Amino acid sequence: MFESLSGRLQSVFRKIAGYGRLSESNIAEAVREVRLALLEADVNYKVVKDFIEKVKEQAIGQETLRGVLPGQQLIKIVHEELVNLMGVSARELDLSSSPAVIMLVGLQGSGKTTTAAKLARRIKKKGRQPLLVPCDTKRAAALEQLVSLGRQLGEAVYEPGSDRDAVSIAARSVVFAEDHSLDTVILDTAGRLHIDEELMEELRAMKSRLSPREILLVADAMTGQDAVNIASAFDKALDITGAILTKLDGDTRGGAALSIKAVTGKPIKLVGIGEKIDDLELFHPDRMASRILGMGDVVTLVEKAQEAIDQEEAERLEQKMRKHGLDLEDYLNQLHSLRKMGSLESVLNMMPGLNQLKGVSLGEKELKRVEAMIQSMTPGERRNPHLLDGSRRKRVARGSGTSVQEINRLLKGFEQARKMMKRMGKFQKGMMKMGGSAWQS
Ligand SMILES: Nc1nc2c(ncn2[C@@H]2O[C@H](COP(=O)(O)OP(=O)(O)OP(=O)(O)O)[C@@H](O)[C@H]2O)c(=O)[nH]1
Ligand SMILES: [Mg+2]
Repeated sequence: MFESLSGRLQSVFRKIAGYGRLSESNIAEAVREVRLALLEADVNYKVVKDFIEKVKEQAIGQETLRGVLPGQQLIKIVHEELVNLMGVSARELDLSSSPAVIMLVGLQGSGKTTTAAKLARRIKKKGRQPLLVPCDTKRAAALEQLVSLGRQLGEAVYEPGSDRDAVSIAARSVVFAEDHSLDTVILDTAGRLHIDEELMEELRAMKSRLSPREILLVADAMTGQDAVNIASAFDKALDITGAILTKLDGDTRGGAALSIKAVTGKPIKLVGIGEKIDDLELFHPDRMASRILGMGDVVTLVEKAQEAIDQEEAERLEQKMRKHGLDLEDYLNQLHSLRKMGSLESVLNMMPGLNQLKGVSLGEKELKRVEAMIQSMTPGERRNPHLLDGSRRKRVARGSGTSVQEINRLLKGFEQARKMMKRMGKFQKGMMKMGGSAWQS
């Protein structure tokens, strides 16, 4: 899997890892090599261009961490961007309705039927009851293939009888599933050699009739450059919810895996890694990036160094907060570094007070909103949130595309943290006066 890409990148980075200094010219050289390696792996050229831009931007702007060689830090940057490129974190299927309908779409031979069977098996293991539905009415063999796979597995397969209309087969299979207490309907649709308007029309009709929870593009990882066009065509027609990449066990150069998410914005959710029924796995962008890049130990090393710096920063901030009280400016700065680092929880845990901010839940989406709110305040308001009276709050809400209620919630949570910091400060002073040891957090 991805051997040649992996091999090339690793040889670039083995050289760089040892560099004690990175000059602009050797950054440029490394970046050029990475670019070539990606292009050779069939990664879409626009995706490569964006990727390289991001790496460069970070490599040039970043200060070197203590205990880490600059070359190692560059490797970490590339690793991080590879993870981002492929979608950050693993995504399970959404099966939150009953019956949950999963529609598998894709070109001929991409692996839909095989994947349908694998999926049934996987879902069964999670305690659900799948129904396999052959919606490929063009080829008689298609039905037989699914029936025989289903029989081998002991999974239920819907028998369409003489019905030749894919949409009506799909619709009737859902009724069948309801009647037989089957909670997951897996639609195996017909494939074509090329993107075909007639097929798309059929799939669109199926979508609007059944409102599937998941519309998954089954894409052959060996397709190379073309995978991107296929994925965007299916996405435009059907607004897919994700992709399943098959044949990753083969001699794929990796381009599809690295481009689909970037081009469609839709995650790769599962990967097929063999012809056997259990060869279907959740796709983990971080593990995949590590596999491609190797260098696992370097990445860990840099992460550790980063954590140490963050700890120092957290302690410095804590000092400041105790002395002057918390201000929104600090909060915003902290948010920025959180966003850069990706990992919220570890830092929140290190920040006294912040982990207890009630009413401010800090998912990625909320974080963006909080950031927007604080950015819409004037510097004076950030330093002194008391200035924010009703009309100012309205202005901030308008400016940040949020509501006054949300601003209120942010400020309330904030006030709590501030009070807590003050109490901690007093407590500490009291202890010192009494000759006790300094308060330990
Ligand atoms: N090595 C490998 N082979 C796979 C994988 N997934 C599917 N295949 C093989 O790919 C071939 C085509 O698979 P099908 O499931 O029939 O593909 P399809 O998309 O249903 O094809 P049509 O119905 O003709 O459109 C079969 O020989 C499968 O065994 C995989 O993850 N790894
Ligand atoms: Mg098929």
